[in-house]
Amino acid sequence: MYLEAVLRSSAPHAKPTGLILQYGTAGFRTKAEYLDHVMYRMGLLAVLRSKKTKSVIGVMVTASHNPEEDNGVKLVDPMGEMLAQEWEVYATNLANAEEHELQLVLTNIIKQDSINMQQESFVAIGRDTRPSSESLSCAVIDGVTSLDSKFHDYGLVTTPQLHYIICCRNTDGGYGEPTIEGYYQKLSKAFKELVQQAPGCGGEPICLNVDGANGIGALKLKEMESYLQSVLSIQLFNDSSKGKLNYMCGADYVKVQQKSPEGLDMKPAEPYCSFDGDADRIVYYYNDVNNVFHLLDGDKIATLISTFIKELLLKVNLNLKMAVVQTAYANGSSTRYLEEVIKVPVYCAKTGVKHLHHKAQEFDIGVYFEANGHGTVLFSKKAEEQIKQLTQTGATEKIKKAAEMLENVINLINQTVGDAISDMLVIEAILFLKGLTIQKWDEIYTDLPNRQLKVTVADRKVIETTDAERQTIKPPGLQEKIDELVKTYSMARAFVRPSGTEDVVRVYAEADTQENADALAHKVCLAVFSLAGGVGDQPKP
Ligand code: G16
Repeated sequence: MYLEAVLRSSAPHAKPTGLILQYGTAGFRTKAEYLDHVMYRMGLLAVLRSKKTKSVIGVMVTASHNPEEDNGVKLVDPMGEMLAQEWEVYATNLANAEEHELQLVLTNIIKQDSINMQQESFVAIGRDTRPSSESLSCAVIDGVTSLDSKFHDYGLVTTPQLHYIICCRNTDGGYGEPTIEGYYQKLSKAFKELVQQAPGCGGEPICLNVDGANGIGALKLKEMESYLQSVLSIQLFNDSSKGKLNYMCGADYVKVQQKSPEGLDMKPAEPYCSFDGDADRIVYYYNDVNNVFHLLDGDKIATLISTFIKELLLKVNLNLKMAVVQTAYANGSSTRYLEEVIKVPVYCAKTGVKHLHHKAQEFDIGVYFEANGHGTVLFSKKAEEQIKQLTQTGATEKIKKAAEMLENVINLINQTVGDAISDMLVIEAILFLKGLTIQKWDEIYTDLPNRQLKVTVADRKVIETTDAERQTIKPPGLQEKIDELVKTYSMARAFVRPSGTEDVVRVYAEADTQENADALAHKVCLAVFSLAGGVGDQPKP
């Protein structure tokens, strides 16, 4: 019965024959015009997932850091995590089924996962500010309603706000009030309480310049400003009133280009930060007095937060297992600093929040950040309970105060996923409490010069990697060539991997000087171009 309704309403969302898309690093992503059928079908899949888990499931329409013309979809699981990896194959099968195969593919998923179609379901939908997002989210809703499911359209929200709402709804409000208002209240309360513990609190507000990437993060930060008044004063640039989303601005642009975004006139020594297109990433930066640009990326953020938490853990004397999870992109200096100076174990996961998140869940406190600024901190139930107990019965005032700070961090950090707004507030609070300027934070360690480039190849799947993407196993000869090139530079490292969000191969290199990092990255690009089927012009230096 229900399958007939699905097929009927699928007709206006018909799949272009022969179009094949892969579920990538963060869901499906490509040019917006190819995505209508994918959205409809992800609406269907979200209903099945909701029935299976007996929970609210989220669907976020966004292509995050990609250009405005692209779009994409991220599915959110019950506790606010990314869709379980076992279901990614269902997503791919559904997205790629030709119209006449749709019924069979759906039936197979239902059978394979023993889904009870009588079970109630609920899907929460959100979208970013891309021009294509509204109609694509309508396609999601068509998919959801064709299976007769309940839903709520949250409209324009940041990706992490939708993750927060899903977690709140599925914990019956245990994680917070399941509204955007509830999100602002929870975060601003924790931020204010944390900042109030600083000796100098009560004076001038903390000042920060924010590049909103002309996206949803800018809109939501504006909404939140009134909750932070008198404590944090924000100067917002690229606020989406005129410029194009992510164009010459935003966290990805700043991180990859290693320069300031367009649209802001940087004053020496002042702190700046950039969000990405759906506000789940953040990077910081400043110009020194000689107008030299300095970037503080996800690695520096992980270091700042881990140091702060480790110091508090020592004060409260709790024996909790803490670790940091990074990816192959982590700057070698950051890993060394974390392991040798802060003495915290560091693990390397594959690119993609889903991989880092799962690894971080293995610890009492798991700090994870990708170098691109995507990350958060996870606290286990055990850690949260032990900290809470100390806030009530701390042996001394000092212990109680440190436990209260940890509790504020637990409430301030969005534990469901990396969140630019939440991370920004955590960072600002830590800098304020420690009396650190952005320059002092930057001086904690010196990044090894590095360069990230892209190569276009005919089929990026010809590249296969292993060892958390630090080595290639295919095509033959590529790893040997990279090893040979790396040996010719000092303190060098390089790797390549197919992107899961763009149709390119990513190349990363670091070395003792910027010239060497640039030269190595370029030579690795040439190797990829010749051994992995490069298309177009040869990469230029
Ligand atoms: C997404 C993922 C990130 C990943 C990034 C780049 O970010 O959520 O974990 O680092 O893509 O992935 P890739 O190198 O495979 O293209 P976002 O902010 O675009 O959703």
